[in-house]
Amino acid sequence: MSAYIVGLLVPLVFTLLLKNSKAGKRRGLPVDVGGETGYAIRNCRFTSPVQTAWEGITTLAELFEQSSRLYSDKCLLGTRKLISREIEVSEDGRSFEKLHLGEYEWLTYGKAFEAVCNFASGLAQIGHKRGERAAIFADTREEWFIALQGCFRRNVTVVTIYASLGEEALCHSLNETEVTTVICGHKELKKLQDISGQLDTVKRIICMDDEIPSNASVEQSIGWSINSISDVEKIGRENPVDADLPLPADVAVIMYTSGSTGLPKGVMMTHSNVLATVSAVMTIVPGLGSKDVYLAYLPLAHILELAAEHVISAVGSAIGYGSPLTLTDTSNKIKKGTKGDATVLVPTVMTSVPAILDRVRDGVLKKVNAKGGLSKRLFDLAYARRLAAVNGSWFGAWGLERLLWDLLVFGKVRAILGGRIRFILSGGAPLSADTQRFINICLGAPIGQGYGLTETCAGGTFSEFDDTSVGRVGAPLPCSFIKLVDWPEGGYLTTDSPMPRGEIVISGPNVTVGYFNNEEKTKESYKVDERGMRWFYTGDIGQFHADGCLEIIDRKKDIVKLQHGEYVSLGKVEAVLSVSPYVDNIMMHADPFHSYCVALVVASQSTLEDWASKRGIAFTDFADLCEKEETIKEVQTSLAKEAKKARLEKLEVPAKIKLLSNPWTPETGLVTAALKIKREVIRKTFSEDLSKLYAH
Ligand SMILES: *[C@@H]1O[C@H](CO)[C@@H](O)[C@H](O)[C@H]1NC(C)=O
Ligand SMILES: *[C@@H]1O[C@H](CO)[C@@H](O)[C@H](O)[C@H]1NC(C)=O
Ligand SMILES: *[C@@H]1O[C@H](CO)[C@@H](O)[C@H](O)[C@H]1NC(C)=O
Ligand SMILES: *[C@@H]1O[C@H](CO)[C@@H](O)[C@H](O)[C@H]1NC(C)=O
Ligand SMILES: CC(=O)N[C@H]1CO[C@H](CO)[C@@H](O)[C@@H]1O
Repeated sequence: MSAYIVGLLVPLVFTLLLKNSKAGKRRGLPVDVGGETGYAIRNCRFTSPVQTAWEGITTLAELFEQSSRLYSDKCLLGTRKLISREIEVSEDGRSFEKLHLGEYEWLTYGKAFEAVCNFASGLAQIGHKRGERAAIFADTREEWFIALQGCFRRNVTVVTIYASLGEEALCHSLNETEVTTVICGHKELKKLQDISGQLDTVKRIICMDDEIPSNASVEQSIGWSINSISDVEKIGRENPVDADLPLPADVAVIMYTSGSTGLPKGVMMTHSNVLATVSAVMTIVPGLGSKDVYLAYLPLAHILELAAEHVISAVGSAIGYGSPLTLTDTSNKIKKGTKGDATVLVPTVMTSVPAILDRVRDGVLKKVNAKGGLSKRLFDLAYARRLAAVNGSWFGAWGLERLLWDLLVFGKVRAILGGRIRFILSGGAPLSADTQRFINICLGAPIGQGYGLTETCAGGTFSEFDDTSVGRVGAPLPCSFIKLVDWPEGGYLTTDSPMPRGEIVISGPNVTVGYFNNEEKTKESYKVDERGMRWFYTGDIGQFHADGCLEIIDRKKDIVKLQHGEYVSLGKVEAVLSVSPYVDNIMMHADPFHSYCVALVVASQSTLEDWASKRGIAFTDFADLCEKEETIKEVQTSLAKEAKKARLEKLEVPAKIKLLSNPWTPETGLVTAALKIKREVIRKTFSEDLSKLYAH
């Protein structure tokens, strides 16, 4: 009985605190930055932008050296042991590779630092000269981190390239930056060999896998020297070379972003740029320290992951490497009956992108719906009770009741990610309010949502852990000033009521130097005001809430004028329509030549096939089902329903749609590695389908 009273009291107090923090807490404050008319906000707790969180530390090389001294015996890098690799053949004859992975094997901070120093020495010994650039072209893994830190110790600028980048873009980035050493995996080496004729500046390859393809003619015919990373470390260990440390203003990384249009642009980031972001994020994740374990699986060639791993390694936490295809027990590449990365690592902190969290949510809902009956009712009840609590109601599920629901319902969901997650950092794109709530409730962990761009070194805004609102991206990071600037053409003004709206522009020590070798584009997007502050123009449209938090509401480029002059915001409509259970992915299309919009819809195979079998509709395969008149009608009805719910204008709803049966993955080149759709590429690929949609 008394336990129950305590169980009730604790949450009561908690609710009061929560209400307090929710209602009035100011997180951002207006700041006078002069210059162009606009409405600027800074972080409440810091009057001037944070440059570094550690006294005397000004570069990433110094930061890592400091950590390896402070946490010498703590685990830093963990990789799972490969037990076996098997090929499984499915019923329809396709074969899949399945992995059986074992426990994590760890490298301490001290040992990792040794490997980094050896790599740095080895790099010099195999002929990489001062002033030359190196590229890292590989999936996220332990060796990536070691090679990166090794390059930093030699003041070598690292060019980063998405492992899934296409040939043309790959050639372009290596050519443009005149890279002489490429550090890559076995798989990527094959890609490089295919285009070796076009890579004039590459002289040597460092392969992260020990099994270098035993093709003697490769070295001879192409003229590259190929070493494995362990060879390079060995050479370095036997012939040490003094470090050649960089200055804060030296360029650390040139990051090629998988842009949604044209060739990728290389964003130059200095050591002080990245350090400012890392320092700012540090101040915001609560109690991060040496007890934390971080699951790393997003591309390290993305600033979100790069910054996250620097934060983790700066505070003495451990980084366990995984991959999106081996993340959970049921992931595609995990051999049946064996364990996924999360189950083995049991991480406490993760980063994610909205597309992955959306998938987790859909997966859980699908399972719940499939079970039906009592399970589903129990889940719905638990969810509603927790939602009420999270929403600030005293009568929601707190205390003992919360424990009960955790035990009965949410524990199973949590177990998917190991069961110990206490913080998720989401970035890359705005997370839908629905998904944020869902993950919040099911995992019981807060989601910190960040907003930033490669160009601002991921600096921008960050929603604080005690901010329980959804759909917003938080207040400016301590390293950033955020300003809204009028965009009259799109109808967004800083004088709008109830909230100022406009194009988001970002300033601070975090704003990068510009695009490599692209003065024109740099001038277009980076502007210096009369006070000498540099601002990056994001092209995103936002509004500021009264507490100083930012909400992203639109994107400049995605707004298209229809024939009669009405504007349609493609991104906004896509976000609404993608909630339909039949939609796996969607791209809206509109242009000034027509009075209505159309859409390409990647159909969700399982939901549509379920629907078809319930209706007794016969079909040969999924592609066939997607062609059927009645299927298209059903999906359109569902889209119309979502549109109505979100109160879209009639002309914002696609008048015609084409159902596609093949998913859009980064490998197809139709979406970026962060799973954002690439409009131009999709438009080109499906140009015939689009013109057919307009034809009749
Ligand atoms: C680091 O390398 C860059 C580019 O080669 C060079 O301009 C800079 O002077 C170097 N920094 C130091 C401290 O040597
Ligand atoms: C890279 O440079 C070489 C020689 O300058 C050229 O032949 C090749 O077409 C270039 N490739 C790209 C993608 O620019
Ligand atoms: C070795 O590499 C060369 C050049 O890439 C290629 O032409 C040849 O077919 C390869 N040989 C074998 C046995 O794989
Ligand atoms: C949660 O609270 C918001 C406003 O505080 C309200 O609009 C919403 O309907 C509430 N949701 C539930 C499920 O109670
Ligand atoms: C490249 C860049 O914008 N650097 C700026 C970083 O921030 C400091 C202090 O705010 C400025 O002095 C730099 O010019």
